[in-house]
Amino acid sequence: MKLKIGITCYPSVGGSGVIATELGKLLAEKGHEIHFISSSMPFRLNKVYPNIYFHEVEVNQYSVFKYPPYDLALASKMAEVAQREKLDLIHAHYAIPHAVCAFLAKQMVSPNLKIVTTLHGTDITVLGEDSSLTELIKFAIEKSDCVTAVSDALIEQTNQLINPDKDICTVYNFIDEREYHRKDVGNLKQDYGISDDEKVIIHVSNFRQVKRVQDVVRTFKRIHERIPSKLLLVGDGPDMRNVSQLVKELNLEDAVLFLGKQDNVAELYSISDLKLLFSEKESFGLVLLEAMACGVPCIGTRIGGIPEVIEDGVTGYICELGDVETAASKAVQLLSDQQLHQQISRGALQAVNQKFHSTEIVNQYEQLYYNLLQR
Ligand code: GMT
Repeated sequence: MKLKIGITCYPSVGGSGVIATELGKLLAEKGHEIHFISSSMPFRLNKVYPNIYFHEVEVNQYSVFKYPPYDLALASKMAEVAQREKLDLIHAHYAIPHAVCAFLAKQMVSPNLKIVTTLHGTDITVLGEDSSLTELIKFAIEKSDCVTAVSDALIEQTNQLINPDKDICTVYNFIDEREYHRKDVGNLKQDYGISDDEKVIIHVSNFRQVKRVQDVVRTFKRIHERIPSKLLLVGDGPDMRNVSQLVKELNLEDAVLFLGKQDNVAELYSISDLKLLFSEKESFGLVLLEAMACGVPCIGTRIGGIPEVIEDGVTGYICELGDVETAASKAVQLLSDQQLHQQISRGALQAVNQKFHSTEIVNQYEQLYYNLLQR
């Protein structure tokens, strides 16, 4: 049975928007009809798909309102699309505001419209601690027909912080294997001024403070003292000023390349030997999976869902938060032992192709939709 599915996400660059869009694309490839309902075109929706539709939520600025009522406009758009297109379900990525809006739309349309909500982390770890929103997040979860989270750790955290009366199941994130694989990138490494004998270490994030990019720089300093290497910093965000200041203080200006926001990160992973992600909050860490799919071993912190993505000693290494000494010595060991590097790189690829394979994950979502509609 082909389904008609509404998907709502934050369309801007960010893991949750990437997952929502890639899921929509793969479901459409399986013949389902997908309706994206959001404030702008999801950024990964970069070509025409005959059974994917985009419905833009427009918010008018009326002088009587201090704030434009985006959430109400979204709920109203969801109801309009659900009714006209006869949607079977809405898949909301984020409990608030998206699942709340979907609940409102359901009240307007029909109790038969099902709501699937996926928790991505930021909605729980940040907002769950804001007591003014806790009850609303709980409500959004409990009123959804089915709730998934991107890691077991996020479920545990949700239960601790919010304690909803709802079973939540884990559906891991995935990547599009057709995009993320090691590519032949010609002279890209030399074009960046990196010599053949230098190792390339990479960090990709939105440079929010929770990503602890300064720990990446401190770790790199220790690696660089022992191994000829360069650090690629990819992305931009509020912590960038502090990070560049630290790079200066540590005299690393010639060894660190600030590449800003980049679209084709698979090409950058293809010249990389190691990826570092030292976040203090991370429900999954999609960027780890992207690197692993390109055969790049990762070192991450024992935080949130990271240890579910990196199996310590098998597909990468896990370190304690802030322990840059241990992180650096694991990195040096990995970068100076070719056999070990190959072994971990193979382990990472295997995990991407089994535990996190897109076919498997998309099937899990599809099965979950069917179960819901048969109830
Ligand atoms: O990490 C961010 O700053 C972006 C955020 C988002 O909402 O897009 O990412 C969250 O969702 C991703 C997709 O499920 C996860 O891979 C990230 O780990 C998660 N971020 C946090 O938990 C901080």
